Amino acid sequence: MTYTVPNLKDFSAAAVDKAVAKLIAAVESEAKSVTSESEWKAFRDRWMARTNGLLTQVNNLWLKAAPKDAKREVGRRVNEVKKRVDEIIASASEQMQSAASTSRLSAEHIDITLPGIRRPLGAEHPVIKTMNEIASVFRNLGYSVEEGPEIETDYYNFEALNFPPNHPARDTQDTIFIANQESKPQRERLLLRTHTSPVQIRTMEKIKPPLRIVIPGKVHRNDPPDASHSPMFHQIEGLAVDTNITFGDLKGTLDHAMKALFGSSVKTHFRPSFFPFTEPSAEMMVSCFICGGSGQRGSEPCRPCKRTGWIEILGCGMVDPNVFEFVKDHGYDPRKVSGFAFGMGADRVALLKYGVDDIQLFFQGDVRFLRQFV
Ligand code: 2NL
Repeated sequence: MTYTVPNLKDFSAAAVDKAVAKLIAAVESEAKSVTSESEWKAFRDRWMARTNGLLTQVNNLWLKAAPKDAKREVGRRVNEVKKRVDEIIASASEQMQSAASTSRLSAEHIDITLPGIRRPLGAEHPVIKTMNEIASVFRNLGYSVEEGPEIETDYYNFEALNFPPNHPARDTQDTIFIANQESKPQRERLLLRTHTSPVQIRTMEKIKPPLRIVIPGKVHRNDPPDASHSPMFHQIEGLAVDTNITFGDLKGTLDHAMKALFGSSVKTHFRPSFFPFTEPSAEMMVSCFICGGSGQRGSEPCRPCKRTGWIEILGCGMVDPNVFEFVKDHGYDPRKVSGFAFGMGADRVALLKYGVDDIQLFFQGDVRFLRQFV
């Protein structure tokens, strides 16, 4: 039952005591049922509101109504009542706030003993892994790793590598050109690099000889995709420049690298070739690390080496003096320095190494395929 302030008729100490006790009991019981901020505000206003709040009623019905001779004592009791009601309302607010925060805490409670969400760990892609392995063989020989832009100018991709403008050698690399470059001079026109060689030129502009670097990276050619071609693939190239670098240095370095990569029993073999940026040029073969060079696997012909016992693994040669002409002002005088260079397709090496028969598998992102290399 809701409490209402009674009219006092009897102003004796005993009657006032009784009325006060009833009132305090009512405030205390109402305070107990306050559980939220809005309930607390309603509770406070019910008692404290200046116009017709219950304490105002106490003032009117008890104090103002008291006969003269009782006023002093009733006034004292009414002040006590006000003080007590004030305290009860204040402590109800504290109690309500701590109850609210307890219930918020229990709603937000996290069971830290539950098992966590285990996210799958990523792993190196087989092509990246292969490039890193090749790079680390050369790092152990004192080479450093350099990188450069995948969007290149005609100058760095072709001209400085001894492909003169309009020379037919450019047609051997089906180039993907960036659109709307016609208003620029030819050497500034942009394209997707067809090899990592432009980074060699950029590095020679930056670092004086002696120089020993390897360049891993993505390259692009406008080739239709099939089991052995992809319009995006990976190369790793190397360059060594110093005074008196010879073809013997090239052979010794690459023979060592192949033994480090494919096993100490592989043999290497060089056959003459042509690249616009090297003279002389060669293709290097490694004895087949699948069949051991026999061309046979039991009674079956060895597929990777097509029964020849040899696998073509990279192109190489002595840097053409015409290439050094483009970086002569950076300390590469073709009369003073010489160098060798080589390049290999990292995807092709990965295909051979892992016995994969389709390069497309490397780029389709099928996790069931990629997981096999972790
Ligand atoms: C291949 C052949 C090669 C080079 C790359 C090179 C770079 C400079 C000067 C001379 Cl700056 N040469 N790079 C040389 C010979 C071959 O790559 O078949 N790559 C997949």
